[in-house]
Amino acid sequence: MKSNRRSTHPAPESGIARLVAVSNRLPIALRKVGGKWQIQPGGGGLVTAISPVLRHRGGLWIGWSGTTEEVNWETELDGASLSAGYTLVPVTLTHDEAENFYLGFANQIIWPLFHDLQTRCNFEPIFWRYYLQVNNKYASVIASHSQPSDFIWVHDYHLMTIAQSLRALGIERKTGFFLHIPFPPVDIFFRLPWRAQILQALLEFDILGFQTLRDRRNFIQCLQYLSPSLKTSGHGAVLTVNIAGRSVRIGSFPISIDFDEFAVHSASREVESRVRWLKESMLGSQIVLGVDRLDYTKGLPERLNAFRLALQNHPDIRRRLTFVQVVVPSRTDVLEYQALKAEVEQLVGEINGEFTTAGWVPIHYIFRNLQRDELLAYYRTAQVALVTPVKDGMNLVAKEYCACHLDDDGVLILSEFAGAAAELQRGALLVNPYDVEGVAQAIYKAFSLSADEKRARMRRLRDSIKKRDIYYWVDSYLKAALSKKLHDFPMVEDYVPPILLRTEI
Ligand code: ADQ
Repeated sequence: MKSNRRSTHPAPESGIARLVAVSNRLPIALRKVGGKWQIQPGGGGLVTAISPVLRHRGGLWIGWSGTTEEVNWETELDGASLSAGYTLVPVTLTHDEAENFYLGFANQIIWPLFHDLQTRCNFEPIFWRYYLQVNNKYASVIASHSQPSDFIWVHDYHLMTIAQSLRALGIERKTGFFLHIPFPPVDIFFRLPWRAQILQALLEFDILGFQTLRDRRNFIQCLQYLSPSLKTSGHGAVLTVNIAGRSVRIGSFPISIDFDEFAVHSASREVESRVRWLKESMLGSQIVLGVDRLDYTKGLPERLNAFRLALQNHPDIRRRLTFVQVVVPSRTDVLEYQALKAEVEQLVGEINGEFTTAGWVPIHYIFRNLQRDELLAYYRTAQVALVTPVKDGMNLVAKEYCACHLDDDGVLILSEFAGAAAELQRGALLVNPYDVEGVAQAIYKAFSLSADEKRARMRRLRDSIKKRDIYYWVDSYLKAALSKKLHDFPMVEDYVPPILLRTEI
């Protein structure tokens, strides 16, 4: 199997920087149908955030395709690169690497630990050895596909030791890292057997980005715990630490969405007609919406219990509202996720069994990837969004919901443990997702707010998301990393606005 291939977007003259995004997965999902590979767009928050940026400016995206099977990359991926507007460069993983690096270190150690769920961690030593091995592998692919003027932008917790691997290979590049998930407080992070190695490896990047000030503070406290004399300088969103003769910038950059694209698309004829159809089929009942990947960090059982309590405590809302919970399949081959799915389905069954009456089913449960038009129609139609993760780096669903509420209607109920709460607290109804009674009350309150208050809250939410959209995010990161903005990177010649490319790749 070949993993190295030529770029379809050749490197521009040297001296001009390109963006080289690196993440665990490429923004595609491969599926074998009838012996042939099919390429579909990938999902999740990282893809939603980074795709519009690269589509705008070209460049490379390096990552794993998600399969350990043989794929003929030359024929399968070239088409995908062309329609994406940037080049996809696959990293290939063996079965053992996928098991120990991805399912092991990333999913059984870092994901639960960084979401404060340390009792779910499996600190298996072999996972760490594979983590280092796979990070080295990514570094080799970066080395053979990038040039010294490129900016290597590494995303997320799977790839925290890449800058160290590049240095070990003697490759000098400007490197940046962005952590999409939270960074835990010191007493949780220090349970990690490889805590010192991870902190040291992260300091090999030129810039480290976190979602919120809280995450950045946690990280700096961990550094100071290991090296008490370490000092930071600067103020505001980006600080500097000087360590071993190098200076590393450490910033908080709350990630966002392509606000205008969501707003324009949600006003399209296709979405409008779905909205009309949805409203008719709800027979006057209002929609409370949840949209989440299947994950134990998203607080799904707690949310369902809160909805049940709202129906028990406030019989007047029965029939007047319907809870639509969309769950996007994720990590479905992992036992823990299968158990969560079973738990969610049992709760949905119990609640529907208890409250359904002729012509009204309280919970509509959707377990699949929705088409984008369909997702946006749900966002637009829902009077209330319930976004109640027990912990989340940011949560883009909260922002997408608001971007689609063109008429400034709709109420956002948001967990105080989502990174988004820092920016959206003035417009959202904030809740503690573990406080089932508090969430039930917030659901009831959302329905009793006056139209004026709803509008004022939604306007505040939309204004703040529009002002700090995904382009603002990338510009602030690049400015801190390189004193550059997105527009300083070469433009793709035949740039097509993202809305036209939406369903491709
Ligand atoms: P995720 O945990 O994947 O992201 P989130 O930020 O909510 O969480 O993003 C989910 C994305 O999937 C959204 O863009 C949404 O539109 C999309 N999606 C959801 N349901 C869908 C459906 N049914 N069909 C199609 N698409 C769907 C991680 C972190 C987050 C952080 C992001 C970005 O865990 O905290 O916000 O990265 O940094």
